[in-house]
Amino acid sequence: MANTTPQTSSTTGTGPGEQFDAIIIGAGLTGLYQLYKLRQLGLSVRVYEAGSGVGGTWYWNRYPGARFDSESYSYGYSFSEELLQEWDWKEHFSGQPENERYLNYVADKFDLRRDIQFNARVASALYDERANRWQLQTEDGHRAQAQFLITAVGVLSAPQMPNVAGLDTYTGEWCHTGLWPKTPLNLAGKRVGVIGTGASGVQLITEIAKEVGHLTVFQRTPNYCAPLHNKPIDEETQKKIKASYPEIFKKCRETFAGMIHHFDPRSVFEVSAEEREAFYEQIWSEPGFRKWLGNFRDVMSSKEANDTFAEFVRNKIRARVKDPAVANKLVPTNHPFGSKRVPLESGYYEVYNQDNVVLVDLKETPITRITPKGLKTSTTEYEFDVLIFATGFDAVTGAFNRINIRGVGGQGLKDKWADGPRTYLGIQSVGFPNLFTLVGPHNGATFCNIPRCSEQNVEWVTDCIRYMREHNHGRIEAKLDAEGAWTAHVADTIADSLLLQADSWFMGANTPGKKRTFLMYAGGTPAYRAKCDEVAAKGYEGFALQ
Ligand code: N01
Repeated sequence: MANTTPQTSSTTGTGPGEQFDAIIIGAGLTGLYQLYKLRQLGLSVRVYEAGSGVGGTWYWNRYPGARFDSESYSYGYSFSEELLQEWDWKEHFSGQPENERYLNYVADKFDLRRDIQFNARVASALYDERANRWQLQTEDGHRAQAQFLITAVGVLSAPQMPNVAGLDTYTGEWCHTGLWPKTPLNLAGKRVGVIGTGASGVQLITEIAKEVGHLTVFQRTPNYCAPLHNKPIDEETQKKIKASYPEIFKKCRETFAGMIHHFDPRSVFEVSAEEREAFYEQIWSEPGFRKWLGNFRDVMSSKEANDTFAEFVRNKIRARVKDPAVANKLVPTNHPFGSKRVPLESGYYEVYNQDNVVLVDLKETPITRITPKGLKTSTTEYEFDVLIFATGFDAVTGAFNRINIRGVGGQGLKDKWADGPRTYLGIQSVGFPNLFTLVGPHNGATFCNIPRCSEQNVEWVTDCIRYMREHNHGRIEAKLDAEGAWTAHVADTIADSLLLQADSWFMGANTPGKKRTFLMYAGGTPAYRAKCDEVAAKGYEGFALQ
């Protein structure tokens, strides 16, 4: 087994720095588990984490209202029975503070912190061909080397600001939902503007509308928001949950998106109009993503089928908003239901019935600039004490692009992926040996209840490294034909899907200048898992091992 003690030379300046078997970028949910597993394998490991604490998404997105939209008990790690039994989720859809506490609890329980370097944002990762090692440098000049580089950088971790002039002139407070300060902003009684009405904006707006003095919401595209139906977990339910973890995780392994929800095998048109309406009412009244991932099987593939549910949701929105003109602005019409991520809400539409809330439709009156006191649209000037950007992320590839990753021959990963990612299993890309991209582009874990699928990713990579060590292989790299076939297969998984019809982050379409291409994997969790298992069983078919 490997020497688990890192060898140290100069860690800054021009020397190679500390030596490890593996370096992991990111101490979120995925990176923590990868550290745990590689330690078990006897590897020396260092995690570099840009934040000052563990948690990734649940560290950075601490905006008011942030919470799971997966059932809490389907979200936690499944690898430790002891952890499962000793952790009590307090709510069916747990909020950010508890989620961050959970990940800290895990880090402490498994003594993970001693191998994590915090406040260390990786600036570059360069592959040294002769030595077959990755050379890392953090933004503050710290250097280290490892045989394996494993990215656990998250799907939604590169926050994106709108390209509007004048932010540097704004004198009030401002922040992005994905970079929310640890010391909470005091919004009580203040004039607040929020730009963006995706899942983050919807959660935030609902929460802060309870305390701000005046709220102006700038909406570009209305969404199909659906009720979350969150509630506390009582003692009896807690016991039931703890007794049924094996079934819960088994179910998650069998469903399309790693959640507890299965699509209904029927077509929208196999049932009568009355039955359909009753079914829609039923799923609408149930918690979580049932309305999306437990809907009729053709709701996500047939526009005609989708229209029936889209109209049902539109009517629900109209019924909740008192002013018909405002309701009209909130009703989505330019994309099918579920073709963008469905925001789950708890009183969102009622916010627009408050006297102190105004909705501005940016399609009618676009923002022209940020001003010292607020912002200007084509018709009106607004003044704010606080301006909040809920404008989303350069998704999936954004966090990779922000690191200078260079493989064989100095090729940049960003350059290679400029016309869209090319990967094998979403876990490797040709020209970047020994680099594993957990929950990366084209990976089954991206379009999934992430912990369920990131556990699969981590276990697969761990098994692969174990295999390499057992067979005396020092280098693994995807083969070109395997990469081509996988990349084509990823496109096939979405060929019949309505996901193609929206300008979403799934398609990279929310980032100006980014190639419009599907960034995830829509073949479903079971198919992805089966393919990964098959590749491993065939001695890592499609990879060149040396
Ligand atoms: O980001 P988004 P998000 N001018 O990209 C608008 C996950 N998540 O942070 O739709 C004006 O969805 C943009 O408008 P448009 C979840 O997977 C999970 O809200 O592009 N507006 C949109 O309204 C989610 O999908 C949870 O026309 C601009 C908004 O900003 C993902 O994170 C909670 C603009 C961005 O919406 C991202 O959600 C929250 C501009 N220049 C999030 N640029 C959970 O519950 C963008 N917008 C676990």
